[in-house]
Amino acid sequence: MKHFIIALLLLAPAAVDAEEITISQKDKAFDKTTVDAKIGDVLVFKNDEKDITHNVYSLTSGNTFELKTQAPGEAAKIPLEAGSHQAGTMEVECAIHPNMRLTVNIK
Ligand SMILES: [Cu+2]
Repeated sequence: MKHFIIALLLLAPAAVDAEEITISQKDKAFDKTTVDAKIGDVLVFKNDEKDITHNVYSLTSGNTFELKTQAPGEAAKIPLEAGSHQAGTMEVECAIHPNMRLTVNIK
């Protein structure tokens, strides 16, 4: 029992600190231009359009990802995990709408 409680105390801070950050896509734009995040957080990209498809991705070295085709109403999660992501700036774009730009500052 004692070890179990110690284990919980060790695990708790990381679980409490991790945040889900939702970014909405509406009217061919992200709902924010800049997001502050940290390793451990999860980015949630939500297509809130009525009838527009998006394809959100990042080519930033060390922070690449691609959601592929995302239909209206769909949401996709990008966990900012050490190994697939790193501290720094991640430039996010849409392959279908070049004017869509988002900068994620990862601590
Ligand atoms: Cu788009």
